[in-house]
Amino acid sequence: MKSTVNKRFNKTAFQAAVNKYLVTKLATLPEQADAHAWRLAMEYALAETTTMNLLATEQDPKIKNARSVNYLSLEFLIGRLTGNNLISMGLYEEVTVAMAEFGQNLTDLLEEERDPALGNGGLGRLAACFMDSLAAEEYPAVGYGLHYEYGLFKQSFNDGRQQEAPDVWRDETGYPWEVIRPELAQKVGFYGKVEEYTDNDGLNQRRWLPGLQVEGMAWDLPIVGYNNNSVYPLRLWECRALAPFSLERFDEGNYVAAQASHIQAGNLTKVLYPNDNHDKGKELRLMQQYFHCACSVADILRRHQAAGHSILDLAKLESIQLNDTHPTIAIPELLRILLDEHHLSWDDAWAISSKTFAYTNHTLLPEALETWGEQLMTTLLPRHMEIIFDINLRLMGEVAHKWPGDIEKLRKLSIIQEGDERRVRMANLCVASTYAVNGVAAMHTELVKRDLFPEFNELFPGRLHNVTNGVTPRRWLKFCNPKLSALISSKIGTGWIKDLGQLQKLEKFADDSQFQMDFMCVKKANKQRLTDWVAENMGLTINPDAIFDVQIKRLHEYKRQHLNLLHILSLYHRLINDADFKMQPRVFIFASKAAPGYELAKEIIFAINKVAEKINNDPRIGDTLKVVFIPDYRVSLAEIIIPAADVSEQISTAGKEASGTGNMKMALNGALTVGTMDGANVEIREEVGDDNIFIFGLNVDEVQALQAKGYNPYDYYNSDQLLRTSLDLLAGDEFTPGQPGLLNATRHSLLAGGDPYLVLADFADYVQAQGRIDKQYGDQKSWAKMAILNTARNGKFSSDRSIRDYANNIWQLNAVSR
Ligand code: BZD
Repeated sequence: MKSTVNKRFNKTAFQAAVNKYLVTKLATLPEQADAHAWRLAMEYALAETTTMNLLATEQDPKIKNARSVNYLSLEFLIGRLTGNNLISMGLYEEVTVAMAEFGQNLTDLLEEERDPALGNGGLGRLAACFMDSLAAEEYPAVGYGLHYEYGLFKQSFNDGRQQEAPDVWRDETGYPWEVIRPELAQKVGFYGKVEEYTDNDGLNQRRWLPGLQVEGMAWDLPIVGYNNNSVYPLRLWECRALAPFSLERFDEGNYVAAQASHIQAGNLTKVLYPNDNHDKGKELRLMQQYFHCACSVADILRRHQAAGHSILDLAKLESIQLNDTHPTIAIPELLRILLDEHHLSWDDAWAISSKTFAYTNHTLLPEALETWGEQLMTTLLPRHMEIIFDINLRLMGEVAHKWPGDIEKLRKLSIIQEGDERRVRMANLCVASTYAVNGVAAMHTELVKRDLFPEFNELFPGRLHNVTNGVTPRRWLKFCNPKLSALISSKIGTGWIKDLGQLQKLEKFADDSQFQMDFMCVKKANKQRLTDWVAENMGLTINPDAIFDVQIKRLHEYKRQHLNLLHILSLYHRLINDADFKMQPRVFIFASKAAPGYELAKEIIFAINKVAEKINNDPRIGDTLKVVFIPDYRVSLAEIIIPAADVSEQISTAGKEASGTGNMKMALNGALTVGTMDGANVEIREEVGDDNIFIFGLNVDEVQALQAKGYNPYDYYNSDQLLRTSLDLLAGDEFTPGQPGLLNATRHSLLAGGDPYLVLADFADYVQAQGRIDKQYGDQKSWAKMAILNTARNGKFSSDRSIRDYANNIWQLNAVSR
């Protein structure tokens, strides 16, 4: 192994640096400092190293001359950095000792850090795992995102209802890991007009004269490669108003619009939009998107040219990956620069841009597919709208050539959706303008090809790929589950941390009684840790010997938390009314945020909380059944819950969850999945084998067939007594004494509301699968074996593998070790 930061660690120098920051940055003294100050001082001291390595990596000629990937994402849900960075730097033990000598407990200090919650859910967290893996695998990369002042809202419950509060992730004194890069600042325009002019060669040219300009300030967060010397930047752009406000190029019409938006402009990166899998089409969101793209594309070109490369070689050296359609405007932005500033011909500009961009699709849900009104686009980005029309003209030419006279094909593939108001379809723009499009799990990619873009797949054969998602084994096993990590390493060494496939070597211990006991002992300790956390933070007592049944993810009808709730209601009903009914004690654990504007999702949270309140305090139930809804779901909470999970709920309607990544994290940590044939569950089943997973419900073809023939939830309601009884429990005042009907919204959505996600259709099979789980848990030996096999057989789902797939099949990248 080559030299790493670890070997250069000098405890005395490190402690001196901590002392220095305590005094100079935090204006306190060791005798007076609280945990907060100690933590910040420690982070500043550590960041000296990461910032130096960031610059060294950036300056390395090997990096400057290598092909690299630029990962553009509106979200990076990175979670706390300190613990993870210590692991990647190989300094965890050394710093534990160094801080202990100050009388400070490292674990407690780490608990002090707030999560930077710069993302909503799976998509943002995936981007964070990918950055970790890019650095671990040393594929030259820059992540580009936004420096939101407020991340995803903080959630609390008031009488069971979700309350939202702003999330302040940076301390008043700043965030120690990030570094501001004023020399990288960019200017970004909005509004204004397009002008035609004749250049010195007598050629007609077009140029955009923006009506408003703002500044993009760069902040770099270090992405530390595991056990190597590479540190890549996660570059986050903060929007600042340019003062004084330039009015030179305003015409009358734009003046008012630009004034109004000037007020907003300074606020462009104030807050992350809290919607996942839903497109709300707000002007400020489009401004955020363009701001992100303009800063990032300009920075990519700056780097490229500063390294001495010709603009004509851009596609040879840079790949730009679009994380969903949110950064799509980067495409017309690059074209605009190539056409209007470098004066390339359309063909030359297109040859570059169409070989530079690649696009990842994360959803098939129609309500999540982004479109922007032509009018808004024309007002805000007039030149980009022209370029989009130009792209579409050529696309329509190709479609007409392939399918002569087929108007329907033109209508379907057009980037411009006709209607009362014409709209730009961002997904179509992406597919038409990139060299590679990928889905995020095998089944999802098949559905992208079959249902979402079948014609594009014919028109551009070979453009659609699959790259199955993954999660970083550093955060999601080594860091969050130190006990299991130690047990694994004691058996198979530490190679798995960088090569997760090596977990397979655990298979031979699956039948070993001692190993089974050790494995379950670790699980128990992790359950005890969560039990203590719940007691301390929620004042609730749960039994660590019960089955910990976990559903943690955004609240969405398609994810069907209400199916889980119906099962809980059925158990409650049977425990009370059927003397013969016996079950293993179970704790149902939820953690989930609902988009603030998603009323039904918030009603489902309310219903779960109310049901929990009643069940948890019902003396007839005792310890047998508990329901815990942990507030403010976030990465650091997932790190406590996931290692403690026995059962992982992955119960989306088949065809709706593109991949899921929580499913991978829990299986890796030895939880057994109860799930539908959806997203990556399909591949998890392939890996662990049918005997080690609990699959239930309609498959995607059955879902589509049922919907085609006309789905009626009452067919199920009327014929299944357990279902009817469970659902009707929500109708009265059982859980809201004296206030009947308070939980009606959820019930209504499943009956008169038409049950769009087929909860009732899957209920009976779900209850059966849960029965099998209950029975299986009674046999601890065989449960232990299944749990071990889940850990042993989930090596495929490392984001290192995902990143290698991208590097080999999409980006054509080589690793550069330093
Ligand atoms: O992306 C999620 C999918 O729902 C998951 O199935 C998948 O595993 C992950 C990673 O590929 N999508 C999102 O999380 N989407 C969003 O968060 C989002 C955010 C803003 C706008 C639209 C969608």
